[in-house]
Amino acid sequence: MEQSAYRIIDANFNRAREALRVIEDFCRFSLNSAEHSGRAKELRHILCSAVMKLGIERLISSRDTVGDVGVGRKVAGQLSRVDLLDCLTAGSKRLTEALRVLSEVTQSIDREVSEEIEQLRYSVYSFEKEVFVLSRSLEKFRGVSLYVIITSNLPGDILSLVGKCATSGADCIQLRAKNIETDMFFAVAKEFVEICRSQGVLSIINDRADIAIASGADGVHIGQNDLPVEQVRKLELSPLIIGRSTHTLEQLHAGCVEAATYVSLGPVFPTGTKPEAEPVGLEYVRDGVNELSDKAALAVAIGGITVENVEQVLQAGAKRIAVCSAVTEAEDPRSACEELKEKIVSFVAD
Ligand code: TZP
Ligand code: MG
Repeated sequence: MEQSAYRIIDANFNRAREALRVIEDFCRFSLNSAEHSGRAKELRHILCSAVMKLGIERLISSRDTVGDVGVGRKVAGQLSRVDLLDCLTAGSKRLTEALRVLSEVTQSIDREVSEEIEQLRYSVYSFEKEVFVLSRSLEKFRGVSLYVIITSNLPGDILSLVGKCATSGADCIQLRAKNIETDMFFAVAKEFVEICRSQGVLSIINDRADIAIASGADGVHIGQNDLPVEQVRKLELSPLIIGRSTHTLEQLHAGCVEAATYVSLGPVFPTGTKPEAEPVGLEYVRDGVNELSDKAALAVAIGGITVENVEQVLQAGAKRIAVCSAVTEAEDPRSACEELKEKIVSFVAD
């Protein structure tokens, strides 16, 4: 009987450890996050040190792969992986299943080990959620190169501009309405989301997570004085793109720890759209992009960017450019979008 218990423990320890490797490699090579791959590694160490307390020699001696009646057995219609995120989900499920078996079977052998494994199982549930939600939001945002912000409180102007930008190269549009009643903001947001969706363009609401969620937008952009990312993540109904404004490396680090999808770096140049904000210059774009090289969050350069100076910003390392007045105050917003998009795409392709 005890030999069978050790056999089950050995098999599930291997299963759990292998699943943790899949998760760790996902965090390392797909999420590109040193922090998350470090945490997956830590989980693997917790698992190993708990199981090792049972004695590695005892465990390995119980193994009998040749005599295992389950080897190579497949179920009809067995699910196969369609992408990397699917591998992460399958790995996480396999891991929690294996941990559940380990915690139950070790109960009669070593209660302390069983409890450590049970704790680990709950840590994995939270970790899986964090990595999944962040990855989904990154997956949507990764392809963005031109991000247009529409700052207006006039519904007619907003919706006409959204239509023009959505069909002229904007990959993502933000609705930024600062002096508008909530009911009106919500009504415009619903139409805004509809237009964006019909054109395959991402929709982001500025400041208001409640309106973003209620209108079904793809995301929300929050400033330093808005709700923390962590709180917005508690409200979301499906993985939201969450952007955070940053003006310093300290704020950028905080945004990454909070699991923002992207951080904006700016204002790069002085801008009439936000006259009170001190420009951070191209140096912050360079430093910010560099800091993000081992982090999941993506960078968006913002502030005073125009068709004339966009190449300097791209040269500083930005791959995603946010503009407001360069498009919304242009005589022809459509051609402003097209020109900006063309410059970004041809720079990135070089
Ligand atoms: N955040 C930092 S700069 C800025 C915001 C919202 C304004 C961007 O507008 P513009 O007109 O492209 O400079
Ligand atoms: Mg704000």
